Amino acid sequence: MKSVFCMTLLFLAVVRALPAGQATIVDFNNHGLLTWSNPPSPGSYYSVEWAPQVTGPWYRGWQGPDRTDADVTTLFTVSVPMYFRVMENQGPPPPGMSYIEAGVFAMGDQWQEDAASSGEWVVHQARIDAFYIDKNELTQKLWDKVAAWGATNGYTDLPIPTTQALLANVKTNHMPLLDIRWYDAAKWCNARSEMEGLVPVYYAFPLFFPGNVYRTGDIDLSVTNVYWEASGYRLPTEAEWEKAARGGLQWHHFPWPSYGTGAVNFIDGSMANYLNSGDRLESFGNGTTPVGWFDGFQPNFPDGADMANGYGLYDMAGNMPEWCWDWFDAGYYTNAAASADNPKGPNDQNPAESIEMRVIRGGGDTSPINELRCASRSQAWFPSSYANFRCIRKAD
Ligand SMILES: [Ca+2]
Ligand SMILES: [Ca+2]
Repeated sequence: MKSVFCMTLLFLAVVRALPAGQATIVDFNNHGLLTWSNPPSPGSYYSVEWAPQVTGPWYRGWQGPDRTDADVTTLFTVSVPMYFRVMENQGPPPPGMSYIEAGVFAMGDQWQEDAASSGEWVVHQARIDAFYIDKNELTQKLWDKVAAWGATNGYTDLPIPTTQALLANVKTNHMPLLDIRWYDAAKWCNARSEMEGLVPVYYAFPLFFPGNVYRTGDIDLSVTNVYWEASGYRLPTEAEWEKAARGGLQWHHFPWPSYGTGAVNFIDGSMANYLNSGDRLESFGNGTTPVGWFDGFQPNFPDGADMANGYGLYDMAGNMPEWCWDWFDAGYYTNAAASADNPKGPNDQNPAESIEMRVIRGGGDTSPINELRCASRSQAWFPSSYANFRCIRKAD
């Protein structure tokens, strides 16, 4: 193993055209710990990525297809990463968000856990630009803060949900938002952007002028209503959401190590809140838990590490289902657009669908195990369905 690492270090590349010889690898041990001297940008963030071939695709995390297989003759084939590189990220992410690097990931479910009609079986490569994403589901506290700002700044119909009555000592700051419609989620993203001085993403008309910012009413936005290059907050696309949920793991069922036949064999009540998951609040019945809290043993609540995925994200499986941007189309993965850069879903509702559906991901506190899988696709009639969501922002 050690010789493999020594060889692959020859392929080290540091982006941003660093002066030759400036950064020096001192050690890269067989636990994956990289040590170097003369970092090119002290204080910046770096990630080690690996690829099975020098042309990529590049992955983060160490539990992808680098595994040991035994065939019927009991011969073992060991496949290991063959190439490594170090990528410099863009400074620290905004508060409360994680940085998701640009790159390709395998979208869909190779295990065929759900019915073929779900569309998940069409495993395809999706290439996504870098982005930031909220570590947690949206809390009611943050919703209320932005909605209150919006009420006096042109966002006149953002609802103020009923306060949840559960465990008064923890609910105030950390209970997830319940019951938000897709339209209100999109408008709220704009309000959060404007409140922070960022450029809004969603527009009532496909002309990105301040007077067209989507602030009120129910408007069936299509991809042309979205200023994708804006600096502000928006809903993740379905592809962005799935990449973030996987946390750098390839072909695992859940956001934690879970590679193998049968998702049910890998479900873990200490990692997610789902139906009868065993979290401590189930003594009150099945329900949501504070974000990132799952069973009450979060060591550094609300920002610990025990249930975070490889990107530092919480509750990508369970607790509250989460809206995505995309119109739902079960056949979308078969389109060439799904394997092009930054897939955004259908431009409008699928003509084959008789009603308006948007994508919901991740399952929730009352969901069966199947819906908690990273690849699981759900849909909801968005004019009157409710879910939570988390925001993303573009990153260069
Ligand atoms: Ca539960
Ligand atoms: Ca969730």
